[in-house]
Amino acid sequence: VQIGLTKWTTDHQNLARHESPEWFDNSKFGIFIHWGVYSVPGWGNSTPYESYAEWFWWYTTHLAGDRSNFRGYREETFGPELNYDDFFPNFTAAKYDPKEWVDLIADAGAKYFVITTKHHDGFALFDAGNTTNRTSLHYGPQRDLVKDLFDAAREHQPALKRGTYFSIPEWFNPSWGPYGFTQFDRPSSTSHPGIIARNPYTNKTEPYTGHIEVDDFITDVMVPQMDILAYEYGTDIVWCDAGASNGTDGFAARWFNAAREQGREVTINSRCGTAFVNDFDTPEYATFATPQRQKWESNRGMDPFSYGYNRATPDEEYMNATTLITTLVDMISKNGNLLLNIGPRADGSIPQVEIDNLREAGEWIKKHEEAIYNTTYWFKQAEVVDEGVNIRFTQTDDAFYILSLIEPIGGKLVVDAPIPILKGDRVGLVSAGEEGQDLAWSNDDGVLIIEVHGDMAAKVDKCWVF
Ligand code: FUL
Repeated sequence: VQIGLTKWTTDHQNLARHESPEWFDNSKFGIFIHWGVYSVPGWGNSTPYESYAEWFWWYTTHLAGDRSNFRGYREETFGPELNYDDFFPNFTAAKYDPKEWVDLIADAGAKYFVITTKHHDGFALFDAGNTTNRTSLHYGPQRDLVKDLFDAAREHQPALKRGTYFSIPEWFNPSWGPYGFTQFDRPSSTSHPGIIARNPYTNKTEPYTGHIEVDDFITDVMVPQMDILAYEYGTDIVWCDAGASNGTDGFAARWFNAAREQGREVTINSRCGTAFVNDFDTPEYATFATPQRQKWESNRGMDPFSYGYNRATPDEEYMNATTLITTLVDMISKNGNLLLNIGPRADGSIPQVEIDNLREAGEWIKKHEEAIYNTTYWFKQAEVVDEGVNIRFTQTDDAFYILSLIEPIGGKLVVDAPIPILKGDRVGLVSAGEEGQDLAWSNDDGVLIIEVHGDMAAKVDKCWVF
């Protein structure tokens, strides 16, 4: 895709030319997985205001006050003595079946996944070599969780693309201190000398189990770990988080060159802390209202307010199949992908409500896949919304898709937009079988009217695709 370049370098103009590959755009839908030691407490007091369950320990050690009762819950449930690292043995992965995970991801209609290889708590789910012993190979399950998932994904037919979420900071790593807190240095946080977690009840410093002393966090821990994920695990997507200025431009240039030599196309997100390393933007629990020229990927949980497993959320509050489809369709009509998160429990089981809703959505996606994958957005218009009308568009080289997010009523679908359809073109309802394939239509004065009788429309659900 990047024509004329001989080599990727850290020159910013050079790096800025890297783009997300076609397979990434064509995939549209990925599954995000937040899994780690934080899945043991697995609790966020489902409120829209700062309740990510994977931040549990941060909330209890670094926020003034007791926002959303995180501290209260910690003391009540675990008592005052317990430190975060005491959870390690309970992160068992006893029911972890990577093949089941991969089957679920594929059944959901997702083409790739991104797993938390290391979150802000610094606990790695992969073999981090001699950079740290704070990993799932040394503690908890004593297993390489990332490798097992990657292997299962490669074996799956067709293979799924594999991505690695990687937190640039380790909040409580004593060696991270000199780099400061960057965006996490919030006005609401108490002081953070050396950024060490302090048990709020005993006022004792919490241990940082598995820590190996290093001279420099970036050159001795961060970059080597990114290299491991890139070259030993062969990740397709480096999904950085919370980066501040650091060595990621050097990493990216080397990785792009190596991948090109292997004939692979890889991609990196916008959160690595170097402005020119940015293949795609990553709005969080958010979206773009209009099509963007640069590819983007929105991420959010099926849980309304959390990525990590959250036992406080009732089943009915999880994103259901219809909302999932509506969200996905809306995003792809604007050049976005959806990276939708699931939060497995500490034993590796996935909440049934997530499984059920994903599989139900996947059935719909498979029936309508021609309008989803390998499509592009319509540059002229993303949506038409009016009373009783809620429409999005996608297109391929030989078809144009109208996706109605509500059931067309009154026997017709009315689209007030300059749809590129000409005399002789065929109009059909994608999933309606024979009778839905040649519908009567007119397209006069920029208004397209498609005849679709009620019985036919009633057989479809979630989204009506023409
Ligand atoms: C944020 C993190 O702080 C959240 O915990 C989550 O991982 C989200 C995807 O990115 O920056």
